[in-house]
Amino acid sequence: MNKITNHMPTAELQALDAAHHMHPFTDNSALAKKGARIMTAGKGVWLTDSEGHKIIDGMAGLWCVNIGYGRPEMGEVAKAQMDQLAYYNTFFQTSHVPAIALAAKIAEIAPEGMNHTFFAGSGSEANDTNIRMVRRYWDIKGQPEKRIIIARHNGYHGSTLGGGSLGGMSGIHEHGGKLAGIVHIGEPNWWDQGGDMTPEAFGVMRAQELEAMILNLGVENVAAFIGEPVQGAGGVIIPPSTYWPEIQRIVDKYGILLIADEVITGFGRTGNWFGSQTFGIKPHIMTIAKGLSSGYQPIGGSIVCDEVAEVLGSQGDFNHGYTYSGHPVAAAVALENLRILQEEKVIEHVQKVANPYLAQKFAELAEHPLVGEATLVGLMGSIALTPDKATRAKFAAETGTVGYRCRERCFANDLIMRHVGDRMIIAPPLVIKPEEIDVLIARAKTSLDECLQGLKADGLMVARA
Ligand code: PXG
Repeated sequence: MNKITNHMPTAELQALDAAHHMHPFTDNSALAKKGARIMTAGKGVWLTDSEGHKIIDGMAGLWCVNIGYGRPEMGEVAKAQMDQLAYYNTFFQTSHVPAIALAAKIAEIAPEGMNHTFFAGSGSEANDTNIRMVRRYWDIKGQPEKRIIIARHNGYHGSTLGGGSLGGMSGIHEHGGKLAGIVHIGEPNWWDQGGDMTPEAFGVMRAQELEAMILNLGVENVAAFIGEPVQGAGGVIIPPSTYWPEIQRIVDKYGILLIADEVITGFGRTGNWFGSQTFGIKPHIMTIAKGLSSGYQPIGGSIVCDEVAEVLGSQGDFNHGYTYSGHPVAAAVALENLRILQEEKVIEHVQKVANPYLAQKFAELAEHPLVGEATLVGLMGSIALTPDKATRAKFAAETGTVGYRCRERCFANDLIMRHVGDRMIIAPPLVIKPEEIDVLIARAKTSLDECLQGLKADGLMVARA
């Protein structure tokens, strides 16, 4: 008997949830009326809910369960570490074996010259670390006025005050404000904003907004640029091929620090260990979380290049850290996750099996009358919904209306596929097998068909004027 399924009736769980649990990024009163979907178990790419539905998880949780659910080794490692040393900190000149081993392992898999990790509990915390780190770096270098960080509209870097400020989402800035000293340039979203330009020309144009912003602010005031190799929460925006080379040229020319936020793109998601490798980016700092532990434990961090680490270590304390920086249980579990990724050749599986197979299926989906484009890198992809492929038209209905309707159809068909505006996004566990991709695609197709029928019935298959 599996005791996790031996729970109260769903309605009672939903009532307790509504009464006491405040959900992130949720209209809690609307949810209270509807009742949350309650997940009870996970195995591989499959979730079970409290009603016994078998759901295929096209989002790897929240882009994190890279090795899939239900790996018993992870729990065994956690238990052994709790029994051995459940907690100790890494402040005050102490350390412990899991943090040491994980930092050393990360140095082994990270790009050359990135040999140091500062641990945090999440991606948001790590990005807060990054803000303080780059400013401290320039202080020590004798240029304390270099404080501004340039980021991008529709980027996502977390929802602490620092992470939310780096992110370029106005909905987040409106709730609680935005830190001073962070500015945003345009995103490389050709589908949405490229107009008549070629993707290549548009990519260069968007990257050159960085140069214009540096010149406008004065390079003597700019500390760093931060970007996700591929915007995740922004809708899986895969930049044109020209974008990152031009960003790299500008960052190099002006000597500012480059932070690649690899919270989603790290640990195999794009078919290499890091998105920076897929896109040829040479960052000074990489933000990590999610796939570092496949979500089995909360852990994040900043991988720091030798030069920045050396400068930060050259003048006394860096007054920063978290109680759970390098938490031993989280670190041990992350290390086991990296062992699984490496020994089971999960990234090779993405490159050689899962990506090519899904890419072929995506090409078929792109033929669907509701789909404008279906794009994919590694195992992160998105489908742009449109009433008119030829013109990349937007729907007349408010942005997100159609995406939400499509997501509801996916939910009803036991497929988790999220929507961002009118884009549908997927990022399944990296261990997904071809026959599971078949199920995912079949359910996606049914959901798109049903969505299209509903749009036609309700007169919503109409382009914006
Ligand atoms: N950077 C990036 C690139 C992220 O995607 C964070 C930082 C923050 O990590 P934490 O661990 O603090 O959440 C993220 C997180 C979504 C969604 O709806 C995406 C994230 C988090 C929650 C929801 O796509 N990404």
